[in-house]
Amino acid sequence: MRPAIVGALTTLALLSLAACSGSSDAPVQPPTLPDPPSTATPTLTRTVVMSGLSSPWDIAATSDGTLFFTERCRGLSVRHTDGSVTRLFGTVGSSLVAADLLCQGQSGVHGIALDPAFATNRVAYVFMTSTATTPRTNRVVRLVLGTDLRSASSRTDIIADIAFKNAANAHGGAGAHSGGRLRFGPDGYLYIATGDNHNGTIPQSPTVLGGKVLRVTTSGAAAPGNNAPAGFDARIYSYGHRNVQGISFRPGSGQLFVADHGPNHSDEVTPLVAGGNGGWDPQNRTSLNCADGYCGYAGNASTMPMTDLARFPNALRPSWSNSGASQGMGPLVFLTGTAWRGWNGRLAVGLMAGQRIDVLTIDGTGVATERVNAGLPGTRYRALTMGPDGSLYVATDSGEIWRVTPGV
Ligand SMILES: [Ca+2]
Repeated sequence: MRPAIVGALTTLALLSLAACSGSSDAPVQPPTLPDPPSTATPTLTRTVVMSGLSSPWDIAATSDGTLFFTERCRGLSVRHTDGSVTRLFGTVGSSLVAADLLCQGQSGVHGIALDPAFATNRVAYVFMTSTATTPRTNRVVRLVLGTDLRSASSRTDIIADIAFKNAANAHGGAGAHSGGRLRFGPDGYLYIATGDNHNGTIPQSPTVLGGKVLRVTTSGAAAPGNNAPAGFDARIYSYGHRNVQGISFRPGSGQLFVADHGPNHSDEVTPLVAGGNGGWDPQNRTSLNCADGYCGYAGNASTMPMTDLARFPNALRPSWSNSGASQGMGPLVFLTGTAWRGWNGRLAVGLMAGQRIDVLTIDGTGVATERVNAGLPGTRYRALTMGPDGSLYVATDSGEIWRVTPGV
């Protein structure tokens, strides 16, 4: 604030001087203006916080440096500030065992989100695959943690009917394309990413909770304002997605941007609006001769597009289509804080097969205008989240969690 105030006062003083001096020929110095926003690239310091983890999938950090993390086939754990680790929820050995937890194919324990009032209520939410029903489903589970964060209890399954791929088909084994990222929005509602299960009809289905982004209360009820079309499940915020892996809210506008993991020709980053259709519809394309009714790996970007504007002229337009290659788009997060210098407000996108983090500049209309490689080591990037300390936390498929801190 200080430079801006000084600049404003200087400007006022010069205007006053000019007014008093009338037609004087005395040169007037240009006003001192505040420094423009930094365009410099930050210098990144990378610290390996944890290693040897089993398929870490998501991370949540609190202001004192406590780190919550999920491992796909184990459950939810916490790394305390003293470096010790407690297994909170999941397989045997956890404080609270989930006997119904299923780890199969790509699925298992995925996203973690902390309640907006976590500092006082210690409530956490986890996305997991469950055998509790037939057919099996993906669920969002609410947990209450002990005051010392060394126990979990009071499990409540706030959503129990997210679609799960129960059997193998021509496109791969059970458990594929479950989505699974969880994040609270600035509106206080919980957003849940789901996937298409290698099923042709699910993404455009008005009732099946797959290939969707859901928006719900902390009890799992439909949030007001979802604007789902008539006949749709009221928990649906957007539909027509393939396998949403990343969720982040743009600073300022609060608009939700998602990363949708594509087939062999493209991935997409897309800004969403309530009731929007992402335009993914892998069904009924007879010319492609789709096995098991799923065209999601058939054709190309023209015949089986990630956003089909021929079928859905009003579909949500992507910010960026990573066209021409299958690079396994996963997590994304907006970088926030002045320490990020010229990257403050830009969108970091993790690629798994691509083994990099790209940093996108997004213009006022939501379109990506520049993409640069963040310059971090090549690895499969599974989770990205901003910590309250302004650092970026990263989980990799190689079993590590990093803290990436920006500086000059
Ligand atoms: Ca799309």
